[in-house]
Amino acid sequence: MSSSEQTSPLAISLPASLHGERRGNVAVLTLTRPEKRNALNDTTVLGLETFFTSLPDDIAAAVIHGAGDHFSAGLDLSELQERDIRQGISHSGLWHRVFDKIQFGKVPVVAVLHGAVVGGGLELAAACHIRVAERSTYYGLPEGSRGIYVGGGGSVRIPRLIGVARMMDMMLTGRTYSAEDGQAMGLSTYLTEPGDGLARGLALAQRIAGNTRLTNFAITHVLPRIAEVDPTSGYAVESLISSIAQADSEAKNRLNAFLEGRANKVTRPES
Ligand code: 1HE
Repeated sequence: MSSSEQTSPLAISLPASLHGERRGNVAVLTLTRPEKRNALNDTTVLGLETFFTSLPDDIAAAVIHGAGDHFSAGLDLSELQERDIRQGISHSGLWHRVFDKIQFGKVPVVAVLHGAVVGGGLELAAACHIRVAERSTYYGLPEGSRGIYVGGGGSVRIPRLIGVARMMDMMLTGRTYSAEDGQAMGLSTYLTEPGDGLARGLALAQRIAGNTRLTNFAITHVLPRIAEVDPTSGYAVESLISSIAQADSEAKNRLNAFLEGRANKVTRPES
């Protein structure tokens, strides 16, 4: 994204713990509860749902990051005290519903991480499509030591990133991982110096926003489903979605642009 891209308001009504704005066709959501380390209370979780389901149609990608020294301290523990089993199931279901709207929502989402990314904060990050971690990031699942258990889809999403064994270790022993360890094991796929994460996240989101809508849909909605089914079903769905994508007129324009020497070539990775 060009650094001159102006920020402008997004007409989405959000709680005080969230702030949304737009930079061109990228939406930027900030967790704005640093005094509670961006702990996620019900109001904030419902605000996340409002944000990701109300994005205007011209928004093509989103970035989420946290104000203050930490991305998120996870579930707001002060709200947990009085819940019975039925209320607990309902609350966990709320998180599942909302985080699914991020993972299988309107646009690809880049999470920019720094400081503590723990418990429900890690579950939120795992629901996003790309994770950029500043070197200050550290990951933990303190649920084990608090006598509780992840409830925001962590058991489903986190083992798909790092494996059941590592998640078990984090929960059983309270082990935390550094940004560098997280990068090596797949919690993030970009590592930046402190303070550089948002610019990198915005640049990635802008790049993603330049893809066709259909391709981004295939990558974020279809690919994870194919990865869960048996190979023969996967091949069938892949044949269908690849045929649908290539039949799109914008795909044909882009293929012609390459064949006529007007499109970017694939470049070597930056060192
Ligand atoms: C909170 C929370 C919270 C901070 N809920 N209020 N998550 C955890 O178990 C992590 C708990 N938090 C921490 O370990 C630390 O706060 C941090 C390492 C993230 C940051 O430490 P620090 O020294 O910068 O801040 P602090 O002094 O601990 O906290 C500042 C304030 O935020 C303080 O409130 P204050 O009124 O005394 O100022 C803290 O009480 C408050 N605070 N974290 C509520 N999490 C869907 S299931 C998901 C299950 C989970 O996510 S369990 C993991 C919960």
